[in-house]
Amino acid sequence: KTVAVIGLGYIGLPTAAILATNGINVIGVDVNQNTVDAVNRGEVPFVEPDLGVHVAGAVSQGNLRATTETPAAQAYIVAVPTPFREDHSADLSYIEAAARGIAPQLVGDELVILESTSPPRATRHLAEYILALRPDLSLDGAGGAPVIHFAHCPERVLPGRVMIELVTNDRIVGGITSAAAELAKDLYAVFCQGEILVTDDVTAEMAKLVENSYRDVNIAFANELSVISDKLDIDVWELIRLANHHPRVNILQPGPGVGGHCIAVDPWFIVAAAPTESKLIRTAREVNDSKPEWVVEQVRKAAESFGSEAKIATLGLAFKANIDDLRESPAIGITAALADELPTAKVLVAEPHVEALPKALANRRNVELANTEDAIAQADVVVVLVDHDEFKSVDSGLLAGKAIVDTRGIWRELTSKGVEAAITL
Ligand code: SAJ
Repeated sequence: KTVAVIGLGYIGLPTAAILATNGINVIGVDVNQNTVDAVNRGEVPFVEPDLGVHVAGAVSQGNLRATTETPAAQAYIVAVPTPFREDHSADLSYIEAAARGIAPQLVGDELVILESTSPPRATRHLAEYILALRPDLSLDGAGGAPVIHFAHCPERVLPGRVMIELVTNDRIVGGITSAAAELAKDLYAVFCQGEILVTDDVTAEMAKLVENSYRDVNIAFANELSVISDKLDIDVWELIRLANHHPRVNILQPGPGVGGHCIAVDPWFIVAAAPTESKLIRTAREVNDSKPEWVVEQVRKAAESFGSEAKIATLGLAFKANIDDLRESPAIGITAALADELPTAKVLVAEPHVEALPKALANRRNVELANTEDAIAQADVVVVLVDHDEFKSVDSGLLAGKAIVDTRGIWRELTSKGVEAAITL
């Protein structure tokens, strides 16, 4: 049995590797030749703990290889991006491109699984798209046409813990038909030790979107509290710590905004599907999206007393701690806005997980990548944007005489009131 995994990114490659190390013959497909070459060398083109050993092992066992052409297979797992457009609707063009690769290979009885996070009914769209290209095939065997099984199995792994969560998380599989759901369940049972929960495709699509919206709404609550706390001149982290002692209260942590490809995106798919009804979900998105602007304003105020040539260190570009993933990271927007709004200031960026500035920053004359200690040592204002371990352990002596804007609360102990308002140490 061969499984083709289409899209060798943050989700597709771990899924391909874990299937392969569990004895399945896996062919990974990607449009990017560099990715294909890296995988065939047993290498991983991005940082994810433990993924490297799985890929190297699977490739050397001969169970995993990569190619740019979609092969014939008994099951296809589509794990391509589903970005959103300016109007917040989902761009399904990558799914359609994957479908065009799969369609000519089908003979009947194959299982096609959509794993990409998708708006409601995207799995049906994929099925209809493939069946329009292949009218000789069917969903249900009508008229004796060979059947293709379609299912949605959203991934719910946390970047940084992917190889653990792929195995241990419960998994939702939603079939357009119950036969498709059962086939998908059997495939995931190869490596998934969690419960495999069977439902229909649209409920599975919504379950994934709802999980991330739940988190977005709760982070928005924390972010709103941080802005309120600043106005009331209290420490938001202390406030949350105390409130969380209540047995039924569990407030999340405020930050510079919400990043990553999922939580900042998925709620919009719900809003687009039910715009009038999605009031809270939309507001949460707006609260989280406006947080970076608020942080920029805090930094601007902090920099004022150091004059127009102030030096600002921004610590972190990743969208969260201890990873190299910069997708939709609020830290990038904040750093860019600081560079633009304070054109005579110098912005020193410390991001231990990257070797070069991303494109969005590289063309700015007053932005420079520096190591953590140098950035802090030179800076008048130090802005914590990501709670990387490296930043948590900086020598507090380095911070003397500097204004601090700590959006993650990692230096609470160092400051009397370790909040987002600028504090001069
Ligand atoms: N964040 C906060 N405060 C918090 C928690 C997170 O500001 O208390 C921020 C983070 O800094 C980051 C963003 O939210 O910018 C998202 O981080 P995250 O760790 O909450 O989530 P992701 O995007 O890494 O992964 C999420 C997970 N979903 C849920 O926890 C419901 C993961 O399980 C999903 O698989 C993933 O989205 C996905 O691919 O959808």
